[in-house]
Amino acid sequence: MSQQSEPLNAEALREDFPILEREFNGSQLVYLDNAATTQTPEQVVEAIVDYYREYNANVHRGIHQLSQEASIAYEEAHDRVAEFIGADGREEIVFTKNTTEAANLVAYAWGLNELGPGDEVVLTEMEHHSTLVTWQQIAKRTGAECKYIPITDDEHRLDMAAARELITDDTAMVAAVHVSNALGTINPVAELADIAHDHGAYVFVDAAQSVPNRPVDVREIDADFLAFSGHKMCGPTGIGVLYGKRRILEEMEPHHYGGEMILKVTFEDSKWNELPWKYEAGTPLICQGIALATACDYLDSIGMDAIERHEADLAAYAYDRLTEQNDVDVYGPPGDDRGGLVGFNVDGVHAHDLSSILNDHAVAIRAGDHCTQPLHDVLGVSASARASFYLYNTRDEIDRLVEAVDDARQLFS
Ligand code: C6P
Repeated sequence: MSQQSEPLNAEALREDFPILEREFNGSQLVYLDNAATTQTPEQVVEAIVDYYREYNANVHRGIHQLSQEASIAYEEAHDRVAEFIGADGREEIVFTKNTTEAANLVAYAWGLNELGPGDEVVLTEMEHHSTLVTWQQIAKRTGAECKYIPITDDEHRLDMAAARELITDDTAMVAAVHVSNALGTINPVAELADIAHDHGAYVFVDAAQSVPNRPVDVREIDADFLAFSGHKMCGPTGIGVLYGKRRILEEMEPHHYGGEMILKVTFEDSKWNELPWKYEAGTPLICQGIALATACDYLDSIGMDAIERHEADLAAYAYDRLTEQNDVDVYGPPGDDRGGLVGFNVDGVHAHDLSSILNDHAVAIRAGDHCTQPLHDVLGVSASARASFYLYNTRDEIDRLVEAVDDARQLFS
C-alpha cells in the first residue's frame, strides 16, 4: 500500500510564491483562478533562469558542450514527466504547446487518417472546447459522427447508463474530460476506458484539471491518450503533454513534418525518427519542458495525495459557504465529491459583474463560459462564476471570497 503524504502546510508553501503577496486596492491578492493558470514557485522560476544563464542551446543538433547539456536535460524531462503519470518511459511522452495542441495532435494524426462515415466519436456534454471543437471538426471532415454522453440533472455527473448505450461497436474514439473545469465533476474515466475497449475503441482523456491536482496513473486508467498543460501545475506557459501508448504512437503517422522528427531524408521520401521525437517537429519547447520537470519535482515533494486532500477540503468548505446562501446556485456534485473548484451564479448578479466587483476586493476568480459553451446551454445559463483552488490557498481566502460576494449582492439589491 502506498504511504500517504503529510497534510500540506499552505501558509508555508506560500513563501515559494512571492506573487501572492501582491496587493490591489489596499487588499492582499486572493488568487482563485487556478483552473485557468496556477502560479509559479521560485524553484521553477530558478530552473528557467538557470537554463538561460547556463546551458541555453538547441537540442539534438550540436555536439558542443552546451547542446549536449541542453539535450540531456530535455530528454530527461520526458523521463520525469513519464514517471509523474506512470507512463512506461520517454517514448510515450510528447511535449506539445498545451492540452489543446495535444488534442489536435491526436485528432489530426489519428482521427483524420482513421475515421470515416459510419464511425462515431463519443464525447461528454461537459467537454472543454479544446476536445469538443477539435473532434467536431475532424468528424465533419471525415464523415464521422459525434455523440455526447449527457449529464444528470441533479448533481451534474456523467450519466453512465447513457454512456453504456452510446458507446457501441461503431465507436472509434471516446474523448472525455477527467475533471470538469466548469462543474468540478470527477468522471470515472477508467470505467469509460473499460467500456470503450470492450468495443474496440480508443480513449482520449483530457487531464488538464486532474494531473495538476491529484495522483493520476495512466496505466490505472488504461488511457490510450491523455493530455495536460504545464501552466496549470506550477510550470510555465507554452508546454503541454500528450501521453500515448507506445504501440499506438508507433503506428500513427506524424502530423507535423520538418526537422528533428526525421531519421533519414532523400528527395523521394523520409523515415521518421524514434519516439517521442517523431511528434516533435522543429526546435522543441526546450526550456519549458525542463521547467515542467522541475514543476513535477516540486509537486511530488509536497505529495499529490496531499494536494488532492487539501483541494478537496477547500472545495467542500467553499461549497458549504456558498450553498448556505439562498440566492447562490452551485453547479456540479456535492462538496465532498468534487475537484478543487466551485462554479456558481448569484441571483440577479451577472457573473461578469460579480467578477469585476470581486476584483475590487483583490479576489481573482474567472467568469464566463469557461470554454464550455454547449455545457452552459445544458445548464441554461450563459455564464458562471468560478473559484478554483490550489496548494497555496486557504480557508481564510474563501472567507474573503464570500465577503466580496456579499458586497456584490448588496450593490445589486
Ligand atoms: N481551461 C479554464 O478553465 P490549454 O488552454 O490548452 O492549456 O488547456 C485547455 C483545457 C482543456 N481542458 C480542460 C478541462 C481545461 O480546463 C482547459 C483549460 C482553462 O480556465 C482555460 S479555458
